[in-house]
Amino acid sequence: MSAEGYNIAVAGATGAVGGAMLDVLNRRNFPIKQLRLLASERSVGKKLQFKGQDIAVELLSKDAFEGIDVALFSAGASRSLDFAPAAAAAGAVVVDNSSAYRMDPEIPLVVPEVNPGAIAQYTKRGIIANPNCSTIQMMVALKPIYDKVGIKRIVVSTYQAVSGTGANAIEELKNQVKAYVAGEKIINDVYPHQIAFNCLPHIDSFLDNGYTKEEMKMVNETRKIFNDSKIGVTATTVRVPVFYGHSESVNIETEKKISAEEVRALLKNAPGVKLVDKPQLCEYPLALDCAGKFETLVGRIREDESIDNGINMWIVSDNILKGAALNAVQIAEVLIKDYL
Ligand code: 25A
Ligand code: L14
Repeated sequence: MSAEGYNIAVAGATGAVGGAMLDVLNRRNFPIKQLRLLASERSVGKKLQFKGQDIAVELLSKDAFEGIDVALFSAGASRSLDFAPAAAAAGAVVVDNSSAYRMDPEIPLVVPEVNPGAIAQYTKRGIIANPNCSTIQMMVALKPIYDKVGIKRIVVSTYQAVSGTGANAIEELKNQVKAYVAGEKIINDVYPHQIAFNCLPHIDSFLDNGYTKEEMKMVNETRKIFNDSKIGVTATTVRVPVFYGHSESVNIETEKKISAEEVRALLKNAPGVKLVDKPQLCEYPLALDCAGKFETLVGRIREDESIDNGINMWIVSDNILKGAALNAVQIAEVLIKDYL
């Protein structure tokens, strides 16, 4: 670890996730020597604040990475495919938040609480992939149970916030609510249907098997992160009119029996988890409570009475923080501590 800090670039700095990356770097006091902010033509020259200083946004280009130690990417998959290899060739280690490289066998897919050891594989291509938001929060909550009693199968339904889609989707939900209250016409550009006061069983595009890409990310990324090609996962991912925080109903079938009480005891001390499970007091994880927090909230822990070894739970986390920006910065923290 270097005493004077690291040169960090943020590609997609003006977006919903990029902005959160700056906030997390600041909140966790990441040792920064120089910070370079990159985005599209549209934002060049725009100034963003970091620790009281104004920093001008520069163009994301292949030559923007000279002297950079770690490049945090969050400008969409096509930008990552175009620019991450150039950043790595310039000597930066890329932590990529898009779906571009996640299933590449040469690129590690990392949740620091779950498989930090995989980071060592970054040397192959100079890129580390940050998993999908819905997958990350589920992994954080399930890891202690997986290690203790084994998990055979996961059935998950998600209730995902609009911020996952980006800054323009946050605007769309706000505008639709305003239009509804004012009795005006509701316009949808980002989503194929009105999202205000609605639920859309459609996140990312549809595949030939009838599932969405988002659903299949949860299946394939879970297997890669747990390094378990046999674990069964089936997902239904739904967009709900919430700004920040994905909620998930998760049902697991374990290899060995575990009681709800034992799950609560395990999760009470699990890294990155906050147990919120006093339903008699109306205390359970809520999207509104997770916004801005680093922890993944877990509650409504119950035994599934329809099978021998089953548990139900409700898992909620800030999709922009643990689901994206925080997880990426945590990966960078392990990198500088153990490898750079
Ligand atoms: O894979 P795709 O389809 O390309 O997906 C891209 C989308 O993924 C989001 C991101 O949302 C983007 O919309 N995204 C990224 N990581 C994600 C994650 N982990 C994620 N979503 C969920 N989970 P965003 O709007 O929050 O961030 C966009 C950032 O990317 C920069 N960018 C876009 N194109 C670029 C580029 N940078 C370099 N080269 C390019 N060609 C983008 O910078 C932003 O930082 P920007 O300068 O283009 O946008 C500044 C602001 O402009 C607004 N805006 C967005 N779209 C439009 C727009 N304004 C006018 N017209 C538009 N069409 C936004 O408010 C943005 O903040
Ligand atoms: O794969 O629209 O990181 O909520 C996660 C959230 C893609 C889009 C990813 C959304 C994304 C998505």
